[in-house]
Amino acid sequence: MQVWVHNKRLVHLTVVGLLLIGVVMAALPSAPTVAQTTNLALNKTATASSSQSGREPRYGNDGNTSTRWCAVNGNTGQWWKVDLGQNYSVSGAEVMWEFSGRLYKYRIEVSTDNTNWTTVVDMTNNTSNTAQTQSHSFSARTARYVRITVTGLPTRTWASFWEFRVFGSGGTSPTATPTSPTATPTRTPTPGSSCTPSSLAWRGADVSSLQRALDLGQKYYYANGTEGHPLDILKSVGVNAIRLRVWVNPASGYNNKDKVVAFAQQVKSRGLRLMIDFHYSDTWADPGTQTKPAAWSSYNISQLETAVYNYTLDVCNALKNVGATPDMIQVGNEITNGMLWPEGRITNNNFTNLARLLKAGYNAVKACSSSIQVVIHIDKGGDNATSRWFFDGIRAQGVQWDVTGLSYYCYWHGSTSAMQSNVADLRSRYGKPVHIVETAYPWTTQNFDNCANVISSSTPCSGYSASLTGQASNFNAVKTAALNGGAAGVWYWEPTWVATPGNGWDPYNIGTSGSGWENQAVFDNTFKLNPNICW
Ligand SMILES: [Ca+2]
Repeated sequence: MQVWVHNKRLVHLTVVGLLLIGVVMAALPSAPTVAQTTNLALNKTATASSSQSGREPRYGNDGNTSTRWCAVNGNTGQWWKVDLGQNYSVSGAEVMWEFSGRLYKYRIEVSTDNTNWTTVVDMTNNTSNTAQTQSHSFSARTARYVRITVTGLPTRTWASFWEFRVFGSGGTSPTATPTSPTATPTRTPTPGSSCTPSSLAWRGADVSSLQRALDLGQKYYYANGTEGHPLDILKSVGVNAIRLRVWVNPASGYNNKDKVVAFAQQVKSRGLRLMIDFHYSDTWADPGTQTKPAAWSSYNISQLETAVYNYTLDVCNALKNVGATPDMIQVGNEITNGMLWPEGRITNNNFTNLARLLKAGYNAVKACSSSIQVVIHIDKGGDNATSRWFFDGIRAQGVQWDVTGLSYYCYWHGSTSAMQSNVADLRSRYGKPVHIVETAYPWTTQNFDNCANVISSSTPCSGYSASLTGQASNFNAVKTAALNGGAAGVWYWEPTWVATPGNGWDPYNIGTSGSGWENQAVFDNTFKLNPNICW
């Protein structure tokens, strides 16, 4: 046994890069076992010169050969680009075009800074290769960004592929690193947990309170007790997207622009997608409260319109400038009754002022980056009549949006079957992807700090006890109903918000207000992951 361990150590020292890749691959349920076939592009952040609805850039590297990226027209010069999240030694690329038997002409380039590009594959004079899948090897290049530009297309064929893959080695493991010198490639990266993630394209987690927890020294553990970074632990059970709320000037000094920009970089460096949730307040905004930021308190509707535009653009640009451009932005949080009250409140079915604010937010997001999807979010996950009333109301005012977002907590918003039919109806009615952008369920009735928990019943929803298995079962039921309704994503709200002293819910008293949510985190009171939870 000692010899075996010793040999493993030698292997580790001599091919450390391959070992790291092995660990990364072991983190993926269906990952290949040969290092050379590690697809570095898989599920990393992708952007493109243009894309059709439902054929967004992310579908070009989601590992699914039945979903594809497609440009909006047949023009040449369309490009698709992937950010690998960090530098790798890149030595190969492969594209699986939409069609076989057609002559695509293209160029593949790499870059370390997203500005200066080096051509590594030149097929711009292609006259013979009409294979559907075209693989290329080239001299290894250090690269973080890989871009393919389509320079020639057959008639009536648009730039479109099922999958783009990048091969290479090196980099720091974005998923898990060995925690001891004896760690081996066969170590399970999801200790104590077996999870095959759902087929949802967006498997999200809102971890807005996490940054302060980590600053306070909070530790998190895999289900078997191995310590890990909570983002890595969440990734190991299927999370591929992170949502962060932003407040304008919270007294706590957390969840503001600077803090969000800093944490967003950690998110992006792990290859996770990013959603920013604008509350347009200094504190919580929800259907019962939409308080203007103090700095905007005297503004009239025209001034608020300008403020929403400028503030949204400012935060978005700050993220873009550090390489953490969001994939999605929520303009307003649970705005079922409007936002920025009283000016932006919906009264007597009058959506006029709210529409002005939403259009300002939409325009700011698109001015920041046209590839960012704008989410409009209400609660009412299981209430189709109110959902229709709201989205019909803003649509009648000419408001544009890209993703319809709903909160769905079973103890507040009706049955999962009501949610499923609502998702299906909204999807077909407005022709846009639908996401459940918030859901959660308790794993215990216990309280671990001085703040009473928001939900304390032993059976908050019929059929699901407040237990580790009940939490996982309820989450599975929500995901299944959402999928059956045609949803593109489900996001768990605050799965890392354990009872860390000093990380309270109230931004005016973050030090001692406590958490009302620790029994709905997916980590228990010893900060171990629920072994049953899976995205
Ligand atoms: Ca509590």
